Amino acid sequence: MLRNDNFLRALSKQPVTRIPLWLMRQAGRYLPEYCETRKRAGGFMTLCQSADLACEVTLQPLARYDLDAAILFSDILTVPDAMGLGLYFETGEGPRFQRPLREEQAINELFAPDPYDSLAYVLDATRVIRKALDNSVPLIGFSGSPYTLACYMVEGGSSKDFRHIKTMLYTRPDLLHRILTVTSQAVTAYLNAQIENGAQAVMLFDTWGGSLSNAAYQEFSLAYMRQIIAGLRRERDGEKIPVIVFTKGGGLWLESIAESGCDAVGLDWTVSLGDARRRVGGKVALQGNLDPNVLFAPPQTIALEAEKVLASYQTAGDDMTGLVFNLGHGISQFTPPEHVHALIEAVHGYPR
Ligand code: 1CP
Repeated sequence: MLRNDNFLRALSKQPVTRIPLWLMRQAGRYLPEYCETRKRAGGFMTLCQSADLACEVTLQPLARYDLDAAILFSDILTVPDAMGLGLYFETGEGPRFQRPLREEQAINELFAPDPYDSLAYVLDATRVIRKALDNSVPLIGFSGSPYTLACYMVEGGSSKDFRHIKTMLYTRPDLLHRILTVTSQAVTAYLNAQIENGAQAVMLFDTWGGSLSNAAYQEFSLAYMRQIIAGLRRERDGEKIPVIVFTKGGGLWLESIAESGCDAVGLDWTVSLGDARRRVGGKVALQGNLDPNVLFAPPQTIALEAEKVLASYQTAGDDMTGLVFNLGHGISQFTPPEHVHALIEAVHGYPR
């Protein structure tokens, strides 16, 4: 039995003993202990590929802070790497692929990898982390959404304008649909394998879905996430496995995201939580949505800003059920780690 199941209870809109909170990218470069372990590993991918080191960094934020969930330490780009695109990290430049996906022939040859083969290291890490957590808090598994993964696959790395993928979308939509179909199969198998190996909730990170037009979002991003959700195992050992969908910049599409079959919708800071709850709170739980840059302000301001987010949610319902507090996007690597305490105290102490 989990000692702290508030995160899972909130996702099922059941009563909680406190508002659960975790932070996107909670294990990462803002923590000096993470930087130390990463240095010892010799590189980011080596860190992901060692179950013991991945476990060590997963637990680091939990040792420092009173968080209500752990997230598997890995990256969304492990899937395209397993599809043969050759992921590497250039220092200071972010992720890159040796073989970006642009040619019709390469797209036709694309295949969904068996997660128990080329992604076995992620599943090993999942098992080791789950064991180390020892039922203290739940473990979140994750994947990138097909469209977000396709952005990196087609662009060959991070992009500001998404020129290549949008050229494909408007010129050869059939090719993009082929990439998204195969990637959806890969993600479904990958998330089911994470669940099989101990993930107690799963989250789809659709970081770049918000760069699409309304019609294109429905066709090229949401439709594939819906397909994945329909193919996921939703229960293990008698426990429900909730699914969270996070489309950054997806506030406009809240109603349709809430109808994707997910249990919860992740929100960025551009949305009012109260409005969001009024729009879809009867249907799904919500996760979010403090601007991560608030953490640069002094602790008192952090507490006030967190309370504004919580109060907004409260205006739209009788109680605080159905809310998982989080940032609206990943925590910045420049965040002073000691500032996070003020946030956690404000959320767990709410209402004052
Ligand atoms: O040098 C380093 O140490 C690498 C920094 C880093 C970290 C800490 C990368 C490279 N990935 C991660 C871990 C990570 N990434 C996690 C697990 C850790 C945790 O949450 O505690 C998760 C869930 C991700 C997810 C991820 N990776 C996303 C989706 C969420 C988001 O932030 O939008 C995306 C877009 C990526 C791609 C990626 N990997 C790494 C970087 C720096 C990036 C972003 C590149 C870009 O901006 O385009």
